[in-house]
Amino acid sequence: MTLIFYSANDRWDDWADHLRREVPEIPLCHWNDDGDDTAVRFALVWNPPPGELRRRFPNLEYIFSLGAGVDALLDDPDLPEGVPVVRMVEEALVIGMTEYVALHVLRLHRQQRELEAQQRAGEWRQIATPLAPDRRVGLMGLGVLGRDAAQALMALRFDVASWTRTPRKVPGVTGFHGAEGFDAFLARTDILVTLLPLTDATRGILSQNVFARLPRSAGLINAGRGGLQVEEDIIAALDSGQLSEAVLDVFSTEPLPTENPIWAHPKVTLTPHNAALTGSETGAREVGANLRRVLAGEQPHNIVNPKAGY
Ligand code: NDP
Ligand code: OXD
Repeated sequence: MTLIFYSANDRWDDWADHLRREVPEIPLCHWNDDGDDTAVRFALVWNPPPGELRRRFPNLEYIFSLGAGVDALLDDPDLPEGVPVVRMVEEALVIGMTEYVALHVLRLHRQQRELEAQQRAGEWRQIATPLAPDRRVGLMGLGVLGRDAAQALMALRFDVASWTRTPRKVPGVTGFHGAEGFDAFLARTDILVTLLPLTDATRGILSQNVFARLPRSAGLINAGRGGLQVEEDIIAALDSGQLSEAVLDVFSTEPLPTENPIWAHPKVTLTPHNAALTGSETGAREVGANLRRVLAGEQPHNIVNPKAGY
């Protein structure tokens, strides 16, 4: 009964230390170590080489994702059939994402980019911005991350709405859902924050068609996935003034190629997919709790619904 670990981003030694503390009874192995692949029952991975989980580990029981988003895993046509995928839900991701959303909503709200340009130009000019209760923030996605971000935005007194796949009720948040709620949600959104998973239903959703339904000069923050956005449409909407600014943490191709015009666009704030990073200690705590559930004959929490894709 072994757990195998694979990630090009996360530190194996950190994870191994924390996991050993959490589940000393489960032997750990790095993907590149020599070992008995037939003993592997659990995989803890981020972007493993496609096809390899199925090819190497015939007795795999659960695939634990090191990230909250599982689109890359589910995109693997050779993912082992019938092996449940468990997504990452843990405190560091939640806290990090809420910090990111609050930071950038406030920057857009207070027109900080313009003030910084004025500083560079040596220009002293007050910009009067509305107060938070008069700024309508729309969250696409009100899941684990969206709900926490919504609480922080409400504490700052923003007027917060959400758009989800199924009806969701969070006190203080005006909820919209599905195709029938989309127009009304967009029409009342000054700052659009995307915390959606990438699925067949959400791919390319941040397009001209959506930007045109936002109030003119709306701001956009996408910390969900790059595949949600049509980059040419974002550039066109920024250039036409339909969008005032875009804050983009995620891209279809990562790292974003140096020749991509988004790098140098004057109305774009670009961050390198670091809105929220899984913590090894907090993450291992959650994975450990899930592994203990499995060892006790229970189901782990946060199993992905393969039909919905998240
Ligand atoms: P959850 O699964 O908890 O929440 C997903 C939310 O999206 C739910 O509210 C869900 O609706 C909604 N949703 C899904 N599909 C649709 C659809 N077709 N139409 C409308 N709403 C939809 O995910 P998390 O909050 O944990 O994470 C969200 C995403 O954030 C991840 O999938 C990942 O891509 C991204 N992420 C990015 C990071 C970064 O650093 N940039 C870090 C971590 C995550 P419903 O409530 O009805 O189910
Ligand atoms: C995640 C991510 O999904 O890092 O956790 O994007």
